[in-house]
Amino acid sequence: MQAKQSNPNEQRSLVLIKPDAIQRGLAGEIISRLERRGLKIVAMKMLQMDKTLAQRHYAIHKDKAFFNELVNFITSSPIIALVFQGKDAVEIIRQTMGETDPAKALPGTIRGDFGLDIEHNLIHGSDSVENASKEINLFFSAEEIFDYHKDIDRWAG
Ligand code: D4T
Repeated sequence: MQAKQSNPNEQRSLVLIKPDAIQRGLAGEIISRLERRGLKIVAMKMLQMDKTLAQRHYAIHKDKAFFNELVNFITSSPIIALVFQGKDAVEIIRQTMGETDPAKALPGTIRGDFGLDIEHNLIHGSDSVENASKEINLFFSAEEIFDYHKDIDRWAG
């Protein structure tokens, strides 16, 4: 369930730090880049995705040739799931991630700087506000999402 958000452009998005990022010690770097874009962490946990959760999360891709490999990969090691909140959070996160295929992602983006191939592309971010809401509900209960203010938000007006 989405908690109250004051600004109409205030959005929440689900981010997954994928197994390759955990294996390569890039979790902190990735989270830091999103924090430095002014987005607020409102939920975070480490978990091992099981096949059922992976199949639900990636249900839209169930008929694709890469589906089984994708499920095997995302369940291959623990991940970190986060909810980021902020103005236009969905779009800002997608821009910061870069294109799905790291070969096409611009330098300066997370995938452009660190991604190895289209499967091992380090990070998931919701692609719309509607999907964000569904994905957040898959990973977090309402009690696990925090509603708080940062002083810097007050300074920024
Ligand atoms: P996610 O969903 O992980 O944020 O990635 P994108 O939104 O950028 O990309 P996507 O939904 O099209 O793909 C989901 C996931 O599948 C992997 N993938 C994708 C893959 O292994 N092979 C492929 O050919 C494609 C297109 C990468 C991300």
